[in-house]
Amino acid sequence: MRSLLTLSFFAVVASSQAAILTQWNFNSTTSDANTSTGTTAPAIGTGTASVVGGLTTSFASGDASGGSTDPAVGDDSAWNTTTYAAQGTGDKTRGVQFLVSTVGQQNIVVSWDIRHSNTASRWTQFQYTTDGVNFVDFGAAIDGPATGDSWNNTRTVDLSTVTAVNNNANFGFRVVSTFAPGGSTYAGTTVAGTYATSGTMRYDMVTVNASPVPEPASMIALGAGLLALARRRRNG
Ligand SMILES: [Ca+2]
Ligand SMILES: [Ca+2]
Repeated sequence: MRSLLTLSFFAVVASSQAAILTQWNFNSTTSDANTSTGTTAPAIGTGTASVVGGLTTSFASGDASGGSTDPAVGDDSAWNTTTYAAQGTGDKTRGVQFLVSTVGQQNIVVSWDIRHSNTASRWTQFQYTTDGVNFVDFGAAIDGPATGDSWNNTRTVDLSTVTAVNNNANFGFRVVSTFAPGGSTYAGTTVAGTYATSGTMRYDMVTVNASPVPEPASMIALGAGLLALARRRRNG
């Protein structure tokens, strides 16, 4: 009886382990030793990556300037975005968007690596959607790096308290450029950097971590194990 209880207990624990649900590394599916070629298809899992607000994109090195967390060597691309809004306009209207179904999943945690150029917006805002259409802010505006053209790695947003994003086919998130807090203009990334629409934000290792919603079968097994233990104690 103890072994049954132990087994069923570990079945539940194992099913709650967080793992990568979807991840983009933007590297070519088949390495071609060229960082200016890559893909927006996920390297792990399924999902779609797109831009909002008419940004233009290209692939550029994920290794240069300190590098992202991507362990790839020789063909490490990142997703480069530019053509941001004119100064004083379009707050939170331009950025990157990722849609990932979380059906059967919970404890959603999103992370990404980002490299701002000197003239990119210093501030970004994380947003999520539960219907694939309407996005809402989550958390305060995120401050950019103190140094332009350097990687800020593993920025993390924990959505485990937002139950509406669990088990949801229409989950998605955006990172958009936003005005400096309390103001109506974009700040440049560095103190000396003057904001420009040609500033770039480069993304790598965009990752959605999640853990499976415990399956009823394992909960039933746990219940059976506990019942057996209770009987054993009562009989003992
Ligand atoms: Ca490539
Ligand atoms: Ca990469």
